Amino acid sequence: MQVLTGTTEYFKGIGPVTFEGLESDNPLAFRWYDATRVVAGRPLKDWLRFACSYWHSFNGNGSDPFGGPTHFFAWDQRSDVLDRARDKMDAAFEFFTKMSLPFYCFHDVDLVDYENDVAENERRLQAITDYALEKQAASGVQLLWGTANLFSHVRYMNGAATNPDFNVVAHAGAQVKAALDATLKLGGENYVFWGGREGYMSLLNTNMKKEQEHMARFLHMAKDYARKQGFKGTFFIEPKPCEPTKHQYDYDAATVISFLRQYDLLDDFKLNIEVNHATLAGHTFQHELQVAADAGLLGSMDANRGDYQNGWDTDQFPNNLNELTEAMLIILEAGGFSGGGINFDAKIRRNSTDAADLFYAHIGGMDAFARALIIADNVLQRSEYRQLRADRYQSFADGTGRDFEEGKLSLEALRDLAIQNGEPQQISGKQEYYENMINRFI
Ligand code: XLS
Ligand code: NI
Ligand code: NI
Repeated sequence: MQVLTGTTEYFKGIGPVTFEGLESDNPLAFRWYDATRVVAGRPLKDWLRFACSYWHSFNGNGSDPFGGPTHFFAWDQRSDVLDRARDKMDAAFEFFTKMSLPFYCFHDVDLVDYENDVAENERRLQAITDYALEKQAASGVQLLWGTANLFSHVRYMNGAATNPDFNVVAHAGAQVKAALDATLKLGGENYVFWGGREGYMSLLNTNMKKEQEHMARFLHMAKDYARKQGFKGTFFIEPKPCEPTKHQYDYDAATVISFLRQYDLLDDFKLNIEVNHATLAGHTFQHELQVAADAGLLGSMDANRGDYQNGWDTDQFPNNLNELTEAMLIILEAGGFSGGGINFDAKIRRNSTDAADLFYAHIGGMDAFARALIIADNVLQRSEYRQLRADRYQSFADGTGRDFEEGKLSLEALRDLAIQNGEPQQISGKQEYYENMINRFI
């Protein structure tokens, strides 16, 4: 990929990052991510479809509830709002191209600052997306998905589409319309809804049924508008159980799937599964992926990791090979994502303040996923994993087990078969054996 710099080079002395293989000890090179290497019939770049999150990498300034910014950006200096936005976009595309990242993702307000004026915000978004169109054309970098930030502005403190005040719902609509227009204009493959404040802080003041009906109505309106404008991509809902609200309506994959079914949205919406959201919901990442895949709704993923000691969304860069291998087993068996990819919804730490840290973070994440995919493919091709799992259900392959699956048996028949067959033999679940198979290929 051709490195694209603007008038200023922001990451001087770094990149382009290339694949150097296992012999390399260059910390600014890939050791596993060889984009063209074919695994399970497809090049790694087609399985993985990596994307950079604009918000964490170019807006997140390291501040936390106990202290202000620690990341000071050379692209965030000029006083004119669009000059500043274009500088930031120059830095972003320099980074994407130095890293060979094929995709990016954004919220409307990541690209350009908004103020309290709907028409002015639309004008700003149009101007900065004109610039993004040029940058995309010059680099070949594509938009994986766009979204609207419906959680930061003060007006959304009681929710956006689920706000009890209709006037706030209207503002959310205005913002989503503009973000959909921007996504469409940039050829975005998908559009994401993460319901950051679509939930409640207390049930005492909340009409949950009404709020959820409003959310469904809003999603239908957004979908109808985008389709009318010619959007062919997929809408993703990103489940998360809490934070910032105490309870979010898009709690986990199973909850979202039943919501989509109840409100007749299954034809247009799929799921964007985030690692740290899965663990906040008390699930493993793998569980959430499997629930989505089993429903045919595995759209995309937000890659990061939490911290076992912390109960919030720490959004660290992924590095856990065992966890990622289990995830890639599910993705390989599902045949890949439907339209989505792997978006690094992850941020470098508050005290990671070297320009190179952003590179190390993404290199580590990309290498970890590439390696996990290769390991998972080895497990599937070279171990007894598939066979063992199939054998475990052998009793349903023919005879009365098969009759059961096909609905040919009654409850009375089960009783008679229980007597006829006698007490079942113990059959081991072999959990440790399965766990060792993964480690065997790491
Ligand atoms: C926050 C979410 C957010 C979405 C996009 O926890 O992960 O970053 O991915 O709005
Ligand atoms: Ni996310
Ligand atoms: Ni998150």
